[in-house]
Amino acid sequence: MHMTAQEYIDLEDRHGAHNYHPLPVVLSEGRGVYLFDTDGKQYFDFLSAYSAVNQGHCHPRIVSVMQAQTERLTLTSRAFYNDRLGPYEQYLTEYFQFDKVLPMNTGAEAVETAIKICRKWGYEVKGIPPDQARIIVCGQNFHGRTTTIISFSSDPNARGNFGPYTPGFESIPYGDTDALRQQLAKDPSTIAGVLVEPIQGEAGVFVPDDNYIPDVAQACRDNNVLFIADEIQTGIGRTGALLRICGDCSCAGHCERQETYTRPDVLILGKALSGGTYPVSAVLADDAIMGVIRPGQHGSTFGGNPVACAVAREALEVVRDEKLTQNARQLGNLFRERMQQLVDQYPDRLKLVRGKGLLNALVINDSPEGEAAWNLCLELADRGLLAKPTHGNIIRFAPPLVISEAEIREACDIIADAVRNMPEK
Ligand code: IF1
Repeated sequence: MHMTAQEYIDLEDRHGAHNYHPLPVVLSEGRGVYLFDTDGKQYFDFLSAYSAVNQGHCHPRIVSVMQAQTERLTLTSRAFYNDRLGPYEQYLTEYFQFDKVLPMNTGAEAVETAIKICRKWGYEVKGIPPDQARIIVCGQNFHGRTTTIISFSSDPNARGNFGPYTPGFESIPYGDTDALRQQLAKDPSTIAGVLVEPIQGEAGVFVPDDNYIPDVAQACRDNNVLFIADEIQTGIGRTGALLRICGDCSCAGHCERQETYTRPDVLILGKALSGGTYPVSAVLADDAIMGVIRPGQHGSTFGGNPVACAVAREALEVVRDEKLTQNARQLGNLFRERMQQLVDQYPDRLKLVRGKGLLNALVINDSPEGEAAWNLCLELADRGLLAKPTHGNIIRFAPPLVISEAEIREACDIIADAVRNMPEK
């Protein structure tokens, strides 16, 4: 039975909780940088499921590994060993240069895991008195949706009426090393860690100064505090480096240009670790930190399952084999150049473009409460490009990293055409 797009939308409206406000397109197929709706209309995907689909939709290598694994063995739980987990853990820890990994499923779970490891390290290694451990976070952060994580969100929508909130978090302004140093100086003996996004996505792709992340890491070292990097959105090639904390290098500490690489004490990965197929997340740390977790103290039914392991390993191999990091860096520069020309041409409509690699935002000359970004996204969808506003005046542009130069030029032409047709100010 064929249903219309409106009928699918109505079904979600009637039977699903209203926790999202999607653009009115109903997608049924994806391939590489393209999505197709139920009427067969083709779109450039400039959201990439919030950077989970860096390798492109339905990547043949990832899909084929996933199919083969689902026919062989899907789930054992961690009550037994499986023949995919060990080799995957070896591969992942070598890829990112950490002693150990703790496998989970979603990003929020990995952040929760990092928080638990950090607190336990605080008590058992640093010697913080019982129940006194604090973790420093940043204003405008986004780390997920669990009760504890929203407890330290500054977004009224994310936290309103979900209390009582988990204590033990202190917020400082993002991108401000002096504020961090001051907070650390107050009572460093009870601070266990600092949790940071190397670029803030939800805040509107806010890129801090180049020296911010190295400075945060140094401030943490100086105070015997763990530096925890949430690279769930920025990691795995998205920003033109394997990890954003690599700075302008892309080797995650493998190459001779290590001076730009800031190694966190705890690294959190998710999203594109799955190649957009199946939830996979991970927390990486060295033995001195990960060693605080012993049998029975943390886990997950699905974490480390054979399908997740097979998929994640292939997803990482694809990033390396197809040089997606380098592609993101080059085409990101091209994209921002083209957008800057638009900003210069239409200063009445556009304020600025910012970002790193293929994680970029276009800021529209309108109030954050306005409708301009939403309306422009509707115009873009009409013209065959899907993107999502963050706030009323910011559009995030983050295509799969497999996009080609010709495709990104075509996408820029679509954006230019939509901007040309925006109502004049
Ligand atoms: C949604 C934003 C992006 C994340 C970082 C942890 C998580 C996320 C840095 C949690 C998740 C998402 C989830 C998505 C919207 C989205 C998002 F707009 F909210 F901020 F990507 F920019 N750390 N980000 O960005 O990972 O548990 O979702 O797997 O619909 O809520 P998760």
